[in-house]
Amino acid sequence: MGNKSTKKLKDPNERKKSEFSLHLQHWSTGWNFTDEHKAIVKEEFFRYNLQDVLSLFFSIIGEYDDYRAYYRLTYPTLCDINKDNTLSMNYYIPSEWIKAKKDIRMTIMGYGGSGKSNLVLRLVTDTFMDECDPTIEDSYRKNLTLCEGTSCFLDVLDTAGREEYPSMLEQWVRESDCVIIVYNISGPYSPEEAIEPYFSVVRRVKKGTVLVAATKNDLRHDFAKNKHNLDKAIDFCKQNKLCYIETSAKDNINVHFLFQYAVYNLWFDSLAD
Ligand SMILES: Nc1nc2c(ncn2[C@@H]2O[C@H](COP(=O)(O)OP(=O)(O)O)[C@@H](O)[C@H]2O)c(=O)[nH]1
Ligand SMILES: [Mg+2]
Repeated sequence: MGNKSTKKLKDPNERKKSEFSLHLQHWSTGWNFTDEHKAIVKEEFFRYNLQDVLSLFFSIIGEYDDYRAYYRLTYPTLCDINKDNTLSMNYYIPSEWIKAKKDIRMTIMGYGGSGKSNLVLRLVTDTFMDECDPTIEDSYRKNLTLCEGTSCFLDVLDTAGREEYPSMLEQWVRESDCVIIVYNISGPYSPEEAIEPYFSVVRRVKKGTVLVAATKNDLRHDFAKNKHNLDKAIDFCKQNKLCYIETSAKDNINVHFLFQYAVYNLWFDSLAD
């Protein structure tokens, strides 16, 4: 989605949730169509037929389901997103809302090994660790830039998996403004096993903001094998009107975007239905 800086914005306080629909975007970060590519394609046009040129074109840009493609399910008009994945200055959250919020409490939940700690590490210290000690409960504070000139404070709680400390889940949910459920797209669990149980705890405890973050997008080598689970994860999020954002803490894909968009969702959930 481009930067629609010329668009006239409505007063954010008058907006309603029903004005926004979830929108699935797929992206590929793996290729760039350069001037050299253009020159080759042009040359081929003189020598071969259209079909040959098209196959050449697709071999340059890569397959549609290139392993580095990733998905996100967002409310596209909630805020504008620039081509480089930063949030645009066309920005709907009223500054009074952010000031009133003070610290936004976000809890990261999901199975042990799904990549929760690395997601938080990437956000807070911009690092990645191959080996992390199993987490019980770690709290981090982060001043998050939402877009140029606007920031908010996050209190991020990194937690243990449900299989390790099931009794803690409800308390973590109760103490947070927003829950991010982490799902490792490289397996071994299905969305029914790894997303739904967390979501049902969250919904039982309160009507808070929830997002699904798919992790380890850099391991999406065998797209065909994963597609079944990814489709299910996206269907689940659509049904429950949850944003779904694929990330890689290792390659630093979409990590800041995830947390920025979580703040957007929190604000969005404060609007009338
Ligand atoms: N390839 C890849 N591995 C990751 C990524 N995030 C985490 N991991 C690995 O997955 C394992 C578990 O990560 P960790 O963050 O400790 O998961 P947690 O138990 O959910 O906190 C570690 O070996 C990490 O190095 C990622 O984005 N890409
Ligand atoms: Mg951990």
